[in-house]
Amino acid sequence: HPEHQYLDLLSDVLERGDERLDRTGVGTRSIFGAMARFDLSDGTVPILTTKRVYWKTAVKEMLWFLTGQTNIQPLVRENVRIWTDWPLATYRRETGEEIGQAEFEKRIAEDDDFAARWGELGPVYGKQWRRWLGADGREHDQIKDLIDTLRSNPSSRRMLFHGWNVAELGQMALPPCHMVYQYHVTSDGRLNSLCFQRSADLLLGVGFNWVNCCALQLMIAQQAGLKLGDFVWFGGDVHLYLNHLDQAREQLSRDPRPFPKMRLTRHAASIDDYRIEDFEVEGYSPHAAIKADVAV
Ligand code: UFP
Repeated sequence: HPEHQYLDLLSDVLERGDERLDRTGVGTRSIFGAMARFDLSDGTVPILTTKRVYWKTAVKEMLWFLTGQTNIQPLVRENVRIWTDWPLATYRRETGEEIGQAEFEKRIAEDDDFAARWGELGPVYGKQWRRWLGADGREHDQIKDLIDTLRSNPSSRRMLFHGWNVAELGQMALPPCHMVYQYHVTSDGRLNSLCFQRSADLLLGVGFNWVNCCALQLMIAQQAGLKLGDFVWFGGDVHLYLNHLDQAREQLSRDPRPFPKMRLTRHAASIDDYRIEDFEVEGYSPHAAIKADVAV
């Protein structure tokens, strides 16, 4: 079962990971350098089954990246709370107000001025993907350029987009984790994709990031008129936070079930035209969710 790639990685980090302190102060066990490969050609996608992965949240996040926006307001309005921690910490620090997360999110969702002031993440993924600012003042739409090249010159070895804009890293709430994506077309018209993730929270991040990547691959394949091939993932610092070790052991005690299939229910006019309702997942019956705290 292809999910063993994940479980083997989990057990490897648990058993052999180098234990050290990290930026968050929580501490991790980590290994450096990992790879996984999944064949998407029959529509199956690596949505982990040994615990429930909230795949709709991951797809919504990807759709938000694609809009080019960097404010959390549209996410919060979609009940996606994964990016709230950073603006919330800034708000508490700068105002001294001990506001709860739910109250903060309510104000972000309902008050446009408040969201404009406190909901910004800086030039994170969406900005770099859709509006990378060149030295000459021209903005580059890396996603549009990628799709154009897939259509016009699919044998190119230069089909990639990048989030690691060195000059703007300091203004980002979090520098990109899944930072470079490369695409490749086989002679029989299959789209392969590759994602390099410099830093990977194995328990909470990776399963979610795989859904991000596969949803994007489905959309890009449809836009370029290609069939699906492989999804390849590379991890740099792959780690387990020390407060996730019991959850990792719990997950390792479970047997994987068949991967579900994900498909698009309609042909969208452009890469900007997808909505969450266009994604359908069939045959997903995972083991129960596993709760764990995110290190901020
Ligand atoms: N992280 C992920 N996937 C993501 C994301 C963050 O695994 O999509 F945005 C984790 C990796 C790491 C932390 O544990 O968040 C980022 O911290 P740092 O920038 O110090 O690597």
